[in-house]
Amino acid sequence: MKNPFNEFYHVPNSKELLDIAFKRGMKSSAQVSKNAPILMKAKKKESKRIKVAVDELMNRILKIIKMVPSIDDLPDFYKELASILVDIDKLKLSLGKLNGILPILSKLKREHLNRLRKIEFPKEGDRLRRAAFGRISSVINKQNKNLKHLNDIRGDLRRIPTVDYTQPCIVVAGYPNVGKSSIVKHISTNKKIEVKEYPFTTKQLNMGHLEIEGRFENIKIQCLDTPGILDRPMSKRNSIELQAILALRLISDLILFVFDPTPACGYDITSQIELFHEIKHNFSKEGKIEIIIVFNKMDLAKDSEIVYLKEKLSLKDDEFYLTNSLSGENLDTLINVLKDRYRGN
Ligand SMILES: Nc1nc2c(ncn2[C@@H]2O[C@H](COP(=O)(O)OP(=O)(O)O)[C@@H](O)[C@H]2O)c(=O)[nH]1
Ligand SMILES: [Mg+2]
Repeated sequence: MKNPFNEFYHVPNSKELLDIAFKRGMKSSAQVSKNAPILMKAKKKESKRIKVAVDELMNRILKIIKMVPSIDDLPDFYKELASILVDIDKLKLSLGKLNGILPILSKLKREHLNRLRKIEFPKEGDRLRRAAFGRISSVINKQNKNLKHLNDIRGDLRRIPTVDYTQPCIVVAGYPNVGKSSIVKHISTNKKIEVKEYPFTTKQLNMGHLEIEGRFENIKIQCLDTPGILDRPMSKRNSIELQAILALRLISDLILFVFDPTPACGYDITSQIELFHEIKHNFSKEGKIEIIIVFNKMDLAKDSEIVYLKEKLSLKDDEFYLTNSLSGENLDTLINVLKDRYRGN
C-alpha cells in the first residue's frame, strides 16, 4: 500500500485561502439583463460575489479535510508510525475545528443573501458584501493556527515510506553510526540515502529495493534502512528510535543486524550486544524471523575486536558476515545470500 499520506498536499494559510476566495468572488459575474433596474443589478452582482467566495472557501476546506486519511482506518504500521511522528489527537482536533466552520460559513452566506434581497438602494449592496467578507475573514482567520499546524505535520507524514505488505521486507537495524545506511545504499536501488559521520543522521525509515531474478518472474525485495537504536528502556527511547522498533515489530521478515566492532561509531560493543539480545528476544518471533549478523567496518576492525565479538555472541565463522560498506567488500556475498534465500522461497 502506498504511503496513505502521499496526497496530503500543501495546506494554505488563512490569508491564502481568503485571497483566492475573495478574488474569485470579485471576478464572478452575475447573469442579469442589460435593461434590468440598477437596484436589481446590484443585488444580483453582490449576491453572486458572496456566493462564489463562500462556496470556494467551503470547497477548499472540504478538500483539506478529505486529503488527510482517517488514521483509525489505516493498517497498523501506518497508523502507529503516524502516531509516533505526529500528535494524532491534535490532528483530529484540527480537522474537527475546520469541519466546524463549514456550517458557520453556510449560515453567514444565507444571512447576507437574505439581507441583500431586502435592500432599497444599490449602494447598500456594496456595503453588505463588504460586511459579509469581513465576517467571513474573521471566521477563517481564527483557523490560521490550525491550518498552519496541518501544513507543518504534513512534511513528516509524507516522508513515511511506502511498504508493500505482499512482498518480503528486510529490516536493517543496529546502533547509530555503525553503517546501516551505507549498507542499504550499497545493496539496494535507493542511492539517495544519506550517510554521515555522526550518529542519528537517519531520522526516518528509508526504503530501498533489491531486484532478484526469479525462475519465472523477478522478485522485488524491500530493504528498509532504520534509524539507530540505543540500548535503553523502551520508555526512554525517542521518536527516532521508536520508528526502527516499529519496523522490527510490524514489517520485518528478516533482520539484518549490523555491528561496528570498532570504537569508530562512538558506542561501546557491550551496548551493541545488549541491543542485539533485546532485538533477538523481542522481535525474532521465537526464531521465525531470521537475523543475519553483520560485522561492518572490517577495514578498521582489529582481529582482537572481531574475535571478542564473535565469542561474546558464540558465533561460528559462517554465522556472521564481515563487511566494508565503504568499498563494498563482501557486500556482494551478502547480496547473494539474500538473493538465494528469497529465490528459494
Ligand atoms: N571505515 C569505514 N567506515 C564506514 C563503513 N561503513 C560506514 N562507515 C562510515 O560510518 C559512518 C556512519 O555510516 P552510516 O551508514 O551513516 O551509519 P548508520 O548511522 O548506521 O546508518 C559514515 O561516516 C560512514 O562513511 C565501513 O565499512 N568502514
Ligand atoms: Mg543511517
